[in-house]
Amino acid sequence: MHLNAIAMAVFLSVASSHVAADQMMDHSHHHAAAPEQQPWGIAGDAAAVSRSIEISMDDNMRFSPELIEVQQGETIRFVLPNKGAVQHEFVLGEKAGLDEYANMVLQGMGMQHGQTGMSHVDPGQAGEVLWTFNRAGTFDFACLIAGHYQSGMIGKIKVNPR
Ligand SMILES: [Cu+2]
Repeated sequence: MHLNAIAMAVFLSVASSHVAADQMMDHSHHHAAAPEQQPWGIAGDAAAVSRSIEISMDDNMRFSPELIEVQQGETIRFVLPNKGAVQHEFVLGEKAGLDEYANMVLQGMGMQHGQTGMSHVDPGQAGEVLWTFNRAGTFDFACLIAGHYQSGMIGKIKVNPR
């Protein structure tokens, strides 16, 4: 009985140190920014790009084109020239989430830059986003700079099922 209890205690301490090690490894994976599946797809790999789509942005608060269609499974290289005189951005997402972000930006809370599926572009420059549309549906892209989203700087992506 006594021996079993010691064995159990040793087993538990070994087991818990394993858990700690796994959590640490998992943690470091997160820092390496492993692509995260989103309802609208996942960050794309340059080697998997099937075609490029150019979407320009301008100071009329419009994307051109405003509607694009892709096939489920395609990896798209979005080329994003900013033809305006102010900064614009391209953020992939879904209406509800973009609404929420746009409100946070208006309230001065900003949003996380450097996340996947978005590009913040200076005037005269061109941004780039690589994205794999592995889920069918209709999704959105938007410029979330304060006032731009509210002026209608929004577009749609239709992902046709395979
Ligand atoms: Cu904009």
